[in-house]
Amino acid sequence: MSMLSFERKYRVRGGTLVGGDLFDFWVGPFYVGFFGVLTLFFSVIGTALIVYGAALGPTWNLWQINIAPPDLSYGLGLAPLQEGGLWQLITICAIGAFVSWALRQAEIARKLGMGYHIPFAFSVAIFAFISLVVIRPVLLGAWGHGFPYGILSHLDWVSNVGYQYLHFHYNPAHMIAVSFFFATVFALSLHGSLILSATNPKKGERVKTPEYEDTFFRDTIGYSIGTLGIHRLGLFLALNAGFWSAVCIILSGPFWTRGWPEWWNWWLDLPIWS
Ligand code: UQ2
Repeated sequence: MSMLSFERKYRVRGGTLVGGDLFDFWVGPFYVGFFGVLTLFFSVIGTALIVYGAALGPTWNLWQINIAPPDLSYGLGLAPLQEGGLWQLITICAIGAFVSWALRQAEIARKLGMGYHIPFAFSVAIFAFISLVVIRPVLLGAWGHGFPYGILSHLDWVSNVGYQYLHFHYNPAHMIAVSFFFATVFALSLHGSLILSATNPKKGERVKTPEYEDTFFRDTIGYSIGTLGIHRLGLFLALNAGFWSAVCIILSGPFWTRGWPEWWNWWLDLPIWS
């Protein structure tokens, strides 16, 4: 089933940001739009370049395939295809596809008269990616500071960059980001389990209303954030997790070059100890 009967009612004209009516149509269940075409364009080219890079060798082992950024000596210039140029083109395609996808979300939100919360949230994830492959490399003066595209190779990169700052867990922005990730998981586990428990009553009993959900948490901890509130909280926690991740890696190098444990010397250096 590609379209539920009531969906036709929501397939409204307009709301496009670019191109007017030109791409304002659906293919099966999917809205196309100018940015749908752009997303498809960048995705196909980017994927083809990744496969081409893999075909250049030395391995087809899915875990070991690696498309590396240019050597640091290329600075912020273009590199030959096999020397990191592929990585540069793939990065352009990735960002092109991600941004087009966000703008397609915005067009669909406009059609439906909704807020821009979804494209905004996705933009925070895009920002985290762009911090790693554009903002930090540009601030450090070389595309070679971007991370390599490969399953094991990107893990190696994270480990190496972490050790370059001795102990990355002492990075205060990293601490904040990790805390937000944990809080996001905690909030979603509370919410998911609450919804499933309320909607799966004993045989013969009715599905429980939100008042029961409020009462469960009031009886447990004396507070309920509410059915709209939990989603606002979840969005807040998740966006902050992505945002502080971006901050913690941009700080590392452009704004702090020593080990992160040393950053905490400001505490030992407070005049109150003398
Ligand atoms: C809640 C509520 C929901 C929920 C959840 C809560 C009826 C369906 C999970 C409880 C959440 C609280 C108390 C906030 C916890 C705070 C953090 C930082 C994790 O009250 O309203 O709606 O799903």
